[in-house]
Amino acid sequence: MDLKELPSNVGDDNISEEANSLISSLPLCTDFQGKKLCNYQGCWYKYNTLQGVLNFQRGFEPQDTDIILASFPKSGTTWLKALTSALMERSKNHSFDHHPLLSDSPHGIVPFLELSVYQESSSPNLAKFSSLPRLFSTHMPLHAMHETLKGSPCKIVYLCRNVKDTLISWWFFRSAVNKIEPNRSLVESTFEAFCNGTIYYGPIWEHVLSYWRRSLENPKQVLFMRYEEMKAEPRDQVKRLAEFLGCPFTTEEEDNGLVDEILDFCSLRNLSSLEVNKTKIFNKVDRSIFFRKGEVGDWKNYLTPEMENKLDMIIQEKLQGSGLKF
Ligand code: PAP
Repeated sequence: MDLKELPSNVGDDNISEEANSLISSLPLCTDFQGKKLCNYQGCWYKYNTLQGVLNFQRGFEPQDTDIILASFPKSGTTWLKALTSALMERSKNHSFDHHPLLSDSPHGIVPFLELSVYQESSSPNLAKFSSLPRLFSTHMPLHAMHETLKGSPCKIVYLCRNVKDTLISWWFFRSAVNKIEPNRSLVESTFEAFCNGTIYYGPIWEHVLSYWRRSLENPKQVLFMRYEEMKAEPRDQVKRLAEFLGCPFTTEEEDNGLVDEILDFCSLRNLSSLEVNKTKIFNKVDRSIFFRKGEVGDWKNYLTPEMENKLDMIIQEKLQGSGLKF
């Protein structure tokens, strides 16, 4: 489990002959850190992630009540998982003294479909998700799930974050995983990879747009949330999330301050202070790498005006006509 918590898929590739043969027919590239990526259905995956995607596409049987939390890496996934878990659990756990988030990390509670559940096995035993609804997460773009979820009314929550902050968060995360200083050379190569799309799960625009478009077509199925809005108006956003999930706050809960309690419990400050989120994971890296600053606009400390302009121009071009703005 520990290894699979890292969306970086560190570790030996363990892929089938069938996947190997598929990979040999796909566009390939080497990312900015020398990791091999392949482009499958328009998205760049590490090879063992592709195996998880294929297993998911072939084997996952959605249930009508399933909830899938989706995001591009480093967009606030951990926060969304904690909030969703706290919202769903509150009917069972009236206090936070014995909350599951005290004994397992948000990534353990809401596992990634392609990075955990379907990477560990092509036919995983989902019996442990006995209580409904089942909560899963993914970094796959929506088009990768299209066929598998076809006709299913399961709900998807997508968390989107400013591309520049995502890039900076990714740079710090990769440095921490590899135990190297987050140096200028790495931020420049991360920037280039974001710009030309050859980044794990990229291009980021295709990723965001896949969910954005569906959220417009079918807002009852896809809730499109923004990290920046969650930071700016957390109460409104968590209530919006609860409503979408089918567990709106009652007046009594609101009067009793439960909205603030949940926000506080799921705050970066609180989650990062929990023992369960301090343990070691793969490569003796501390789980605390999932909790850094959690700020909006941190990119301003690291990207040059030239980098900012170039990204702005690309973002404008890629999102043109979509109605989505950053
Ligand atoms: P993942 O894709 O590897 O799961 P993810 O959780 O999406 O990572 O992103 C981590 C970012 O969310 C970090 O942002 P930063 O590098 O800009 O600081 C992390 O600090 C932030 N984050 C984690 N938990 C919270 C939280 N409870 N509230 C706000 N931001 C959070």
